[in-house]
Amino acid sequence: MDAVAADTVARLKSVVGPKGVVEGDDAEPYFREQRGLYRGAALAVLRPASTDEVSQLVSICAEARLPIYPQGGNTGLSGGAVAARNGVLINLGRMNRIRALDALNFTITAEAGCVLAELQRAAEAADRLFPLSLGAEGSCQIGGNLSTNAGGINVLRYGNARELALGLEVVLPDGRVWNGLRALRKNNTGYDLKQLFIGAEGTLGIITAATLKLFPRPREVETALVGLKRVEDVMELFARARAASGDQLTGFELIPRIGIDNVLRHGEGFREPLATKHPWYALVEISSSRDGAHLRQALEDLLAAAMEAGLVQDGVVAESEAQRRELWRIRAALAEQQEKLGGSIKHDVSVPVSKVAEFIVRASAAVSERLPGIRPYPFGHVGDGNIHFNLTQPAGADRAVYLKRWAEFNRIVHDIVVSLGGSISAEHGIGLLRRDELARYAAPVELETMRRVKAALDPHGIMNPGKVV
Ligand code: FAD
Ligand code: 2HG
Ligand code: ZN
Repeated sequence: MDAVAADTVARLKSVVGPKGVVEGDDAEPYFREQRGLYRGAALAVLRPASTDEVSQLVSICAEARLPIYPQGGNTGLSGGAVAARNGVLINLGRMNRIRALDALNFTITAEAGCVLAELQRAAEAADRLFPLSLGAEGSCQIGGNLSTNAGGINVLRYGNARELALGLEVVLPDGRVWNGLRALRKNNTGYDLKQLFIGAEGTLGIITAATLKLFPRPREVETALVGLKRVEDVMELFARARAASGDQLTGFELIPRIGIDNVLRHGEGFREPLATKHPWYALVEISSSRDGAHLRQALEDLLAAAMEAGLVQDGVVAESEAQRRELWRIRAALAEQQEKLGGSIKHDVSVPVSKVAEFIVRASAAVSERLPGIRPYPFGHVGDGNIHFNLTQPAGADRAVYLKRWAEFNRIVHDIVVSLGGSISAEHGIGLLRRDELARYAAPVELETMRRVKAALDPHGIMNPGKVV
């Protein structure tokens, strides 16, 4: 570190005090990246305790032109929160207060470092629902969720993080604070600035707090796991479920047989979920905030009709909350356990819901033609058209050699996605992992407009440099 940088870092440390500085081995977790694809580093790891401290830190960095790497729970899957040794990592974890909950207005205002599960609990304690839900909810933070525009398992009914945000408080790249914490459903006063920061992955400013929508708490929830022969049948079942239950359909997730086999083999305490094995499974959940909505009958009728039509082969409707949790545990384990099968090349894609089956069939054939024995492991939020089209290495292949072919398989899969009118990142974001892919697939006018927005807000390019654009 040169003398100027050392002086700047000393000033930054004095802003947050000893409680806000992480050093030595304690800094390790902040540099680790979920998938082990990158390794972070930084001149300092700083954990501010207030918006004012964040503002002071950013002002000092702006003056010194020192890069800033914002970080929440560090659960992101695209390398967006990876810091580099030329700058400082600002982690929001200490800013974890719920500032206000207005049950009558169905809103909650929380600081960026509030862990998602804590936010859900605060809503529940007020007999409300905060519906954003994902596998990492025990450690990801609402600031990170908004910065990645996180999706998860309830998007079908409640939308993704963007749709849940009413207002934001943001520290801009020059250190000024924009207080846009409005708790309004209707507000047409010029450009909707908050939208710029949602999904920006920390490249336009640091989100320090948010006002979010709450919903009535569900009183009835019914969940089924069904087995099907073809992925086309899964999507036909989705269409029937949606038409029959309207906006009561809360979740619709795809599970492939390879995922069940993997979870049974490598997970702990799982049992074969249905009497016989099936190539595909759908996890279907409907819910209502009304007691006496007779959802169980509705779900059973839907499945009986689908069985009669030959769409569904077998199924189980959860008899208890414990059984419901068990079904969702299988779904969550799909993601956690996939590395046990060896190297996995990731794709977080979306296509129109009507093209999901075609995508899976075409992309599976294309990658198998390129590498016989490759094991497609497609799962996820197909009710939103979002498929985690991950590709497990052939059994016995060399992991490192296989992973070197990451870009080659991305190209095959993303070309098919784009030909179907889809997106190369449905919910995990661009970060470092997909930056070159974005540059390849985005229209020149789209990229140029993004770069202009970046330059307008962050003219010195200090905010999470090297990410997204
Ligand atoms: P981080 O990983 O710390 O950061 C993510 C990005 O946001 C980075 O670019 C960072 O610079 C920026 N950032 C973080 N906080 C701020 C802030 N306050 N201001 C400005 N920028 C900031 N994602 C889904 O969408 N759906 C899923 O279903 C899902 N399931 C997952 C399951 C598992 C097991 C895991 C490990 C991850 C999963 N994810 C999922 C990915 C991840 O959890 C989400 O992307 C989450 O929103 C990231 O939040 P975070 O607080 O960990 O952010
Ligand atoms: C999920 O839906 C997550 O479980 C993780 O988004 C997906 O591992 C993945 O690719
Ligand atoms: Zn997902």
